[in-house]
Amino acid sequence: MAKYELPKVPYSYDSLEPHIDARTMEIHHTKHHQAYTDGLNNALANLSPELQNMELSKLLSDLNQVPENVRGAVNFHGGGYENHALFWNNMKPSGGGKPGGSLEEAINSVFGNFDGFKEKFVKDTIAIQGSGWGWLTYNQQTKKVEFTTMPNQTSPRTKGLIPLMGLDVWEHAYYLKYQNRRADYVNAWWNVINWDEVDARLSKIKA
Ligand code: MN3
Repeated sequence: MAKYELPKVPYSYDSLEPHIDARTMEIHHTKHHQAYTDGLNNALANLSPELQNMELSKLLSDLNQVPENVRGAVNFHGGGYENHALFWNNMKPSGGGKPGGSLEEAINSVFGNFDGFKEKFVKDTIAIQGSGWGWLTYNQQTKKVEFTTMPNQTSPRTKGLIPLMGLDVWEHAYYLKYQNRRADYVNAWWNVINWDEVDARLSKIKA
């Protein structure tokens, strides 16, 4: 029996227009995210019951516990499964603006101010070579938020970082509307960020 099912997108596919188009959302969710979901279930079928029953976040945090012949598949499909579930919830119709509360303080303490954070995030995410994600994460060692980029679907958890907010810059995330113009997509995305959700994730970790 398949353990994981395709998570729902909590708004309609057309409701992030014009920043992200409905067709891209539909294909991204029903085809790409579905493929990671199926791939994760297939990979889990090769694992021991103990690993099958482990929370995905724990599995991704220590991939050395996964047998070598399945590790790559768990990294790719498990990461893809969780990254996209986060991604849909990191966005909302009529989002954008700036974060408030403890998230704003956490960002300011590391990046100086919101504009400094945004500049770093935008520049380094645009510059990712090939497919990958830009991430705002939380580092439990330093107790600070951290920006990082990750290749392909590899989770920030593999580096000991807890994902708070991610931006998918695989071409499948933007090519229908933006073609080669990744920078336009990355800049437009700030209009649909769900800061309340990101703030809630940080609060939950710190609690
Ligand atoms: Mn994607």
